[in-house]
Amino acid sequence: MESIYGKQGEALPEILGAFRTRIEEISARVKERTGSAPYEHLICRVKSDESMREKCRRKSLPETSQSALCKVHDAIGVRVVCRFIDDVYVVVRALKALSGVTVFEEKDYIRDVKPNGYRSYHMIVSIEAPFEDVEGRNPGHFFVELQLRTLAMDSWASLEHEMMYKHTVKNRKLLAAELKRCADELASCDLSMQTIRNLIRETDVMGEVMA
Ligand code: 0O2
Repeated sequence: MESIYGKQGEALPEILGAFRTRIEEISARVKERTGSAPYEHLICRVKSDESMREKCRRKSLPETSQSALCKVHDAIGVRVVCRFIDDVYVVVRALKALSGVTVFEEKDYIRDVKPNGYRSYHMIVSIEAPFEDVEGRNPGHFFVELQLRTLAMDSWASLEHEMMYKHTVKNRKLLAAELKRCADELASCDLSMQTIRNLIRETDVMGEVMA
């Protein structure tokens, strides 16, 4: 069976690789300025043909490259896992400032927490790349879904994804309440960790001033 991504299928990993490099450059610049990298790790993937076809069917879209690359926006996905909440926003600002990157959609589930406790900063961006896109433009425009979250948010989301997200479970109400409690406890730890780091940084600055 032909790839749902059609002619663009081969370009997607290259576009992702080049974008990853640009994110790594952001990290290097922030590290040079502040002494620490703004994220712990990156996860980058091109959605498999099978998952994209399943998503198109779920959204009642025809299984075409037009659907996969224009109507669905996560053919290319990047997850940025940060240590501290502030770092999520540092990376968001730096990503928005990149040339050839336009924000198409933005959802701050850290500020507007989902009712189940899910926290993450989501952005769909359109990036310009030296490949023909499905509309025939070259340089083309390709969507990338970005999810930015802390280590704590990420561990909760991956466990919740495995156990609950789009799954049928018994005692759903009770389990959902327990998971929500865990999410809120982890969010409280994130805030404490951020406060501790701010205190350490302030102490360091004071030390430099007094020295
Ligand atoms: P999967 O199986 O991870 O690929 P859409 O436009 O259909 O992508 P939506 O709901 O408008 O989806 O966008 P949103 O809310 O930005 O969610 C996009 C992705 O965020 C989801 O992809 C999940 O990976 C993740 N996500 C959103 N809500 C939750 C949640 O409550 N729990 C967990 N664990 N992850 C979540 P998909 O394609 O829906 O699913």
